[in-house]
Amino acid sequence: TRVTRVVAIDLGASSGRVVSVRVGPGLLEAVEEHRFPNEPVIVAGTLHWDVLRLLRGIEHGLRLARRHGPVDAIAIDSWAVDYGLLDADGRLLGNPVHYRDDRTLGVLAQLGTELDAAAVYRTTGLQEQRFNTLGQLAAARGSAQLAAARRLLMIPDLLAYWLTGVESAEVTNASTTQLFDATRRAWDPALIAHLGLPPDLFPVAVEPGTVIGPVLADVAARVGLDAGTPVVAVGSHDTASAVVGVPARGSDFAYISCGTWSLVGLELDAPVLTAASRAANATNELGVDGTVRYLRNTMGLWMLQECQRHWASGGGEVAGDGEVAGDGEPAGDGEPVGLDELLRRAAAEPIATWLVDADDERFLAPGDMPARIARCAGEHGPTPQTPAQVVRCILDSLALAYRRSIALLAELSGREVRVVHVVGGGSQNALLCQLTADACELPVVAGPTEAAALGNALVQARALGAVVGGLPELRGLLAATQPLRTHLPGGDPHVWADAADRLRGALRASP
Ligand code: LFR
Repeated sequence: TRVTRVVAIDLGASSGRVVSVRVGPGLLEAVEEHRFPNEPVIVAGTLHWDVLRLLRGIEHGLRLARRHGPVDAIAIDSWAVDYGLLDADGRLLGNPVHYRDDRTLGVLAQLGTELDAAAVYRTTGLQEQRFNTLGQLAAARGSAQLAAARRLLMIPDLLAYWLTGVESAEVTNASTTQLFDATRRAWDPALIAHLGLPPDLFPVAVEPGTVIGPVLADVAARVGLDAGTPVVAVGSHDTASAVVGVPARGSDFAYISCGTWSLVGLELDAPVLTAASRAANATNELGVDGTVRYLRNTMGLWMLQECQRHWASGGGEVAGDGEVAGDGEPAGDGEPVGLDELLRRAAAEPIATWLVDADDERFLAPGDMPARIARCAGEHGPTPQTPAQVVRCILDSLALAYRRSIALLAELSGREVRVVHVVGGGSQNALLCQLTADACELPVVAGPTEAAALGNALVQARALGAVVGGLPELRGLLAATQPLRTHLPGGDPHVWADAADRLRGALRASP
């Protein structure tokens, strides 16, 4: 083994990161080369990803990374479920649509009349969500664009295609489409046929660690990379790479990949495809090295990010009138309070007083989030009045949702959980981590923040032979090199049990 330097490109819903990572025996050192915003664009009433802009950010980051040292390999991970369509000439047919777009409203009811949802779960293991690729493709049925499509590539596969000219489908991201067989780790021809799509729309699936191909000569020349630099398939679903980046020992851990979304889950050897699992909205996404990410999607820091966006644009009050999606441009007036100060004030507010169900669909779309939170909390309890109370409401509600999800997943899988790892941006939120430890009555290990980029880099480095071993060895390297913080559970656990009961009762009573 030798020291290698790879570039991990990690694209989240609000920003993209290009990170160079040196990996070798006892060595794992990341440097952020470039960070760029990921801003969706509404065109003709549809919310799109600005995917060419992302490619530009990636190329700029690669150029900077190369300027700072040799680049042995490159890999891309991103959010899941979204895709681009290529025509017969290999050109992109329109900008990819954002999973938060409302074209899929009503699609689950429609699919419910066509498909046996229980059978779909037994095959795909996937939680029913309107924005799964299956739902998006169902909503796009009959469109000229879909009729002209020859290939469907998931976002990281699309970007890797632009870097290499090679069309591929990486397993972890493919597993989020709800068109993929979770047991066979391959596309499900029956579901694809149901949508009226040709089976070869989907490239043959490859496991993480596979070299997709060398970077194209013109790309290499443009960004200064050496000819032949390999682009590697890693856990191209960001959550899959983040789970590789969990510094756990043993198997008795739960993880919370905490960013825009909170993915709360366990790592298993095989999917749980039971009716009870389906009823609990538990999902079986595929992981690196043949693993299954058995998890629940929780709304996550999105709620907080959208509140901050609202307050920064001058919406100081909690109760706004409309739900009109803002355009993301701060209005400039009003003195928005920084996140640190907001969290400090939220910490001083009383515990578990204002609560919402963090799994509520109504938080999915962009818009006036403080008003929505106030309304939902008010449906069954007190209404938060100030920004600090809204933030406290979000954090307590998230901690409660984590508690609920971990307990459910442990029960459904028979796996014992003794520690919770919080990775991603949310691991820096000490208040949230402490509330999580208290609510779950388990120690929380926080960090690394850039778990997805590190997990991405580790799988590349292993493909190059710079590290050897399975996930335990990769995680051992993380635990030995990355700064981590432990939050021990404290406070009165009854408070959380009561809050959970209150919320459960309210949810049961609601129509
Ligand atoms: C997180 C994530 C989640 C997925 C959501 C939508 O970034 O990838 O895992 O459910 O985004 O793709």
